[in-house]
Amino acid sequence: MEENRTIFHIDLDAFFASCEERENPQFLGMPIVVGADPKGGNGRGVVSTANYSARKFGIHSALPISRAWHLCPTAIFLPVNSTLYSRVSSSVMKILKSTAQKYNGKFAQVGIDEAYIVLEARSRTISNPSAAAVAKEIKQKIFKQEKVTASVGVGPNMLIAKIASDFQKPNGITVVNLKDVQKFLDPMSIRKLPGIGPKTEYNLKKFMVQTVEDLRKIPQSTLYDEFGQPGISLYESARGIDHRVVDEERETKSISEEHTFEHDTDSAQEILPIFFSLVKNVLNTTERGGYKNFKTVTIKIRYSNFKTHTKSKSGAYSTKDSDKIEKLALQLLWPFLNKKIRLIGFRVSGF
Ligand code: TTP
Ligand code: MG
Repeated sequence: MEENRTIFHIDLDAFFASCEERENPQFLGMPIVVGADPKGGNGRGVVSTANYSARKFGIHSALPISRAWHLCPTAIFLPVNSTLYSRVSSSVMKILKSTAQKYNGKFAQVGIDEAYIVLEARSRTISNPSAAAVAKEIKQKIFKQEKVTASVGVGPNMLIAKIASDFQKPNGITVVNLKDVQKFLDPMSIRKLPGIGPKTEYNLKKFMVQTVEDLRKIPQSTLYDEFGQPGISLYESARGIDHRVVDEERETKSISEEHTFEHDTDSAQEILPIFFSLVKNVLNTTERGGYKNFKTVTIKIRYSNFKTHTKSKSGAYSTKDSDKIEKLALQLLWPFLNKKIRLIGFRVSGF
C-alpha cells in the first residue's frame, strides 16, 4: 500500500434533503423525504433520499414511497428538484477542485454528491497541514458557501477513504492511518465493504462470516472457488488493499434519471412529455457536471409486470446536440411502447 499519498473521500450528507432544508428553513429539524408523491400512502415510485430525522423512522433511499408514508405520515414529502441539486453539486465540486489544486493534488468527481482528492505527502508538507486540518477546511468551505454538510474520510487508498467517510455520518471526519487500517476494518460488518450486497452476505454465511475479521480468516483459494475473481477482491478488501488509482476527470460513470408513472400507461401522450423532460434534465446535469461529451445513451423501460429492458446506442455525443439526442432516445424507446409501462429512465455514460 502506498504510504506517500493521502486520499480524501468527500460525500455530502443526505444530499437532496439537505438542499431542500437549506431552501426551506421552516422545515428545520423535521423529517424530510425527497422522492415520488406519497399520495396518502398509495403513491408509487421510491424515496430518493431522506434526511437524518426521517431515517430514524427507518426511511431510506430506494424504499417504496408508500412504505415511507406509512412509517412517518407526518414527514415533509418533497418532489425531486434536479436543477437545484445539480447547481449545488457543481458549486461544491468547484470548491473541491480548487482545494485539490491549492495542495497540488488530484480531484475526481465520482457521483452527484461525492468526490476523491488525492494529495501527495510531499505537496502537503510544503504548507504542512494535517489530513484532519485539510478535511476540516473542505467541510468549512462547503458549508460557508452552500450551507450543506459533508462527511470526509481519509485513508491510504480509495477503499479506506470511502468506508471512512461513511463511518461518522453525518457531518463527520474520519482519518485512518495506514498502520490502523486493519484495526479499523476488523470489527465492521462485511456489508460495509463495497461490492458486498445481500447476496454475497448470504453466501458468506455458510462460512460463518459476519465481520471483516471473520472474512480475513477464509483462505484466498476458498474465496476464489466460491466466487471466482470477485473472491480475490474480497480477500484484498478485507485487508484494506485497493490497487485502484484515482483517475482525474474520468470517474463519474453515468448520469441518469427515472420516472415511475402514477398509473401504468401505454399512452404516448402521457409518456413522451415526461420522457423528454428526463432527457433534458440529464443533459443539463451532465453539462453542469462539466461533461460536454459522452459515448453512450441508454433508455430504460419497466412494464407493469416489472419486466425491465434497457437499450443503448454508442457514438460520439455532445450535450450541445440536445435535439439529436432527443431523437435518438425516442428511436430507442419507440419499439417498447407497445404495452403498459410503469417506469421509464434515461442515462448517459462514457465521459
Ligand atoms: P448518497 O450519497 O448515497 O446518499 P445521501 O447523500 O442522500 O445520504 P448520505 O450520503 O448522508 O448517506 O446519494 C446522494 C444522492 O443521490 C441522494 O441524496 C439522492 C440520490 N439517490 C437517489 O436518488 N436514489 C438512491 O437510491 C440513492 C442511493 C441516492
Ligand atoms: Mg451523500
